[in-house]
Amino acid sequence: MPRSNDEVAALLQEYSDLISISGGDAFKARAYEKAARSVYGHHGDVEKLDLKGLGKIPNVGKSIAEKIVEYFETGTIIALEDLRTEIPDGVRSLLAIPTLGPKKALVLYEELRISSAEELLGALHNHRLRDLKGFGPKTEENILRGLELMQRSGQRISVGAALDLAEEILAELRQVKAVLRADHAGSLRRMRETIGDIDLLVASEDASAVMDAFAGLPYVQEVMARGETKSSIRTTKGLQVDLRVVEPGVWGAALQYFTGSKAHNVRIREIAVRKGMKLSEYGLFRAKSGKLIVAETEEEVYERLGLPWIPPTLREDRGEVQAALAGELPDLVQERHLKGDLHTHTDLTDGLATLEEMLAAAAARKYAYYAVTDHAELLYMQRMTREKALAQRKRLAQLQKQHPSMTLLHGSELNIQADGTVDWDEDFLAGFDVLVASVHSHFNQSKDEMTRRIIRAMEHPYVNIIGHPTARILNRRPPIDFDLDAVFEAAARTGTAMEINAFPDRLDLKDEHIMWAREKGVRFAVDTDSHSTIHLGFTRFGVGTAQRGWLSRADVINTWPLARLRTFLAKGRR
Ligand code: DGT
Ligand code: CA
Ligand code: CA
Ligand code: ZN
Repeated sequence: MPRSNDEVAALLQEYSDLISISGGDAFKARAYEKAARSVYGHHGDVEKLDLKGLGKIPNVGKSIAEKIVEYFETGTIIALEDLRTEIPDGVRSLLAIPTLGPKKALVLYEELRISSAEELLGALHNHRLRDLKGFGPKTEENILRGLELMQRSGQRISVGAALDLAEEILAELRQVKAVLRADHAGSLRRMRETIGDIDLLVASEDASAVMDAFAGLPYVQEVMARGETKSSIRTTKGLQVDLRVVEPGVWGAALQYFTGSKAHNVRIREIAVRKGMKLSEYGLFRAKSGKLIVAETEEEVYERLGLPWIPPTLREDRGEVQAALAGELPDLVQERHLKGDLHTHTDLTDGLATLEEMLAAAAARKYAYYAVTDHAELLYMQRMTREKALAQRKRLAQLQKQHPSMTLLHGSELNIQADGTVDWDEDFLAGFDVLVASVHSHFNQSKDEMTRRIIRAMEHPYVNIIGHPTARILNRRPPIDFDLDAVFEAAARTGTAMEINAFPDRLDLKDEHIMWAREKGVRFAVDTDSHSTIHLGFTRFGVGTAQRGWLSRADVINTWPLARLRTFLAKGRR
């Protein structure tokens, strides 16, 4: 994703928030929010577009396009600067609390002069929010959860943002003559859902030249430490990047060491010690003589320890070393195994691309099948109707001729209501090939209610996949609460797949839950929930998460051939 799109999207979103806070036109705020999402999802670099080109991006009108041009020409947007000075920093900092919207933030500031998370916490404890208009006990509970969420997530960023940045930096480093080899390690290579800092590894005979290039990157805000073989920078977005430079001959040992996790490395070193060896980032050595045994590749290091190579996504000390010793490592699902995507949107609801554009992008991925699952009508703001769904189905049938090697499936993303029922009657649902059902409302039900609600949806004969099962949004919305055992058992029993939503700020189900569900015999669908063509590439995060949950190809329904998938989707249909 181009970095400038990211920047512009953040500015437009901020502008939208500030309009809401200052009590401005709600319609205008909404327009900027929509524009922010469109720019974020746009496939080309917005910096390269002129007014006319920008105007072609959905939801970007003339005045928004002008502001984008203004930003690239002058480095700033005057209207945004004005609002920034008008609205106190404190109120803006309140917006960082995931469960607090701009309207309530303004009330807190105006009525109680609260302008920081700390002050808000104090006011909550003293029950000072109770008397404010529109602040019930439920609001208090939500704000408290938001504050907790904010503290817990700390400074960790999503794996999606981290990988984008790491790949840009690696591309620049690979241009440097002294760089023989460059790759990312750490939690990013293990595909953890959030990343504390980015760890990069470079092989070179000239470390100081590499360090110069690293410190001179355009993203550098501050060089935090600079040594002969190790440097750390802080980027303009506040993220730390660590770089180590090693001799090409010890690449494998260094990559193994810096990939971690620490807990995995401790296990591996125990094995080395028992065999009379010593393992470090410089290689595997004989303990007594100090003689180097191997260091060049990871495979050799593991092999000399009597182990097969262990995929990075498993290296969390969750039993992978024991499994490797026993020759029982899972044959992990890979991105190339995916035969299709079963949860995607178009601009018929909240997607940014047309049906035609989405299909062309899917076909480019050489999928054998592809499902379009726009939102169903109970999500009112999407303005879906039966007529629109039927018209889309007809259009899909026509477009099938243009995609002879990819079977087009017509689906929908249904809404699981508070009582567990879903949109539409069975007769109408029978016309779809695949149905995803998701929780989009009433997130705060009790655990019992939520458990019953989801199980009821799974017992529906037409519901095939539970979309983003815990509904969490990383650093923004906490997961909903339900009895995991009961829900996973029901999923296995009813033949309903659990989604692994690949959107990097969802990654839902998460790794530990996947392991748990798999034990219960649950099947999974790795879906992107794409709202634009570029989101289709999020499969790598979905597959990374599936691997962290120890899944093999057989566990994932969208790796199956179409005939087998169809049998699964037939479920309880009459
Ligand atoms: P993060 O950055 O919090 O998302 O997690 P990691 O796993 O990337 O941790 P980080 O950046 O502190 O270190 C990167 C890797 O370097 C880590 O996974 C294993 C290795 N490492 C760092 N310090 C130590 C250590 O003291 N002992 C061992 N065995 N390995 C270490
Ligand atoms: Ca790290
Ligand atoms: Ca690090
Ligand atoms: Zn969706």
